[in-house]
Amino acid sequence: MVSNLTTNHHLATKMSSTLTLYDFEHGLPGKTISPWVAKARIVLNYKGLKHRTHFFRFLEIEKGSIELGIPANEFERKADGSPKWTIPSLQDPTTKASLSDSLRIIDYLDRTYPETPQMLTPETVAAALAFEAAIRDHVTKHAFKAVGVKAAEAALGDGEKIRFRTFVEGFLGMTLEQWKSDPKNGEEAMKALKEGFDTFEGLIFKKADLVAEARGLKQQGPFIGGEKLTYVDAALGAVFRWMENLFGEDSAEWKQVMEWNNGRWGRLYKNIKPYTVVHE
Ligand SMILES: N[C@@H](CCC(=O)N[C@@H](CS)C(=O)NCC(=O)O)C(=O)O
Repeated sequence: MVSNLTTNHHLATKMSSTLTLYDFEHGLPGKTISPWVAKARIVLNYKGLKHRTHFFRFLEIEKGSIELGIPANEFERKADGSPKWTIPSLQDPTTKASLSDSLRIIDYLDRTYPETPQMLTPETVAAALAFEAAIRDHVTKHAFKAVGVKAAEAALGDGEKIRFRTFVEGFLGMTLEQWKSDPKNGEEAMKALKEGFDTFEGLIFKKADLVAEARGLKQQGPFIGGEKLTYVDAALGAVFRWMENLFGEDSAEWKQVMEWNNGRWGRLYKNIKPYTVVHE
């Protein structure tokens, strides 16, 4: 909770040298929309590692990264098979490390700063990635449709607007104008998102509740795995942050999401949200 921020030792600044987290700038208020960057940022904040965010323009991620000596993402390729530069990336002046990919970054922070709260272990990484895949299949996939038009329209600059439009129209299966002309499209996207959340809750959270109850634990929180925030909280919290930004904090859609599944997402996100703060 926000009121705990000042007393939460995880937020105390532990390191003297400032890490740089690379993001890209979007036209929505708050500038940042990438859930991948948000995941790394939640982890940096929870670990209490001093950092600042540097924003590239979307179309300059590759150029800017190469200039700074940041390597391509080893897990990603462009459609033609050539190397791809992505955000988030990170530079650490203490170790001189430059790296990209949110999983790599989080693993690097765990290993390099072992005195900070640990997000992953070799034993938990496979389960964490399976959880992340479930978010994508049951939540993000549907949310993309519900927020796509806004993401495309709020992109910065003409070149970026074209790039986002092409991407969004690809998964909407129609032009932005066609999508907007029929309110049923938005309504159906919200219905699919709600059903996706129901499936996601049934597959994972309801079963986790049963295990907790069998051990006499009524409440697992404040985080998914209990007292400590781990990779899964950062992954899901980042997707919530992304949706909140795109729907709009005060929108009816976002308020609905926070109330779905008996307020489960609202309660969880309230505990993760303080760690989404952007340090520029
Ligand atoms: N697997 C990567 C995914 C990161 C990613 O897809 N980033 C996007 C922005 S949200 C990107 O940098 N795209 C650059 C491009 O498409 O040229 C991670 O976890 O960091």
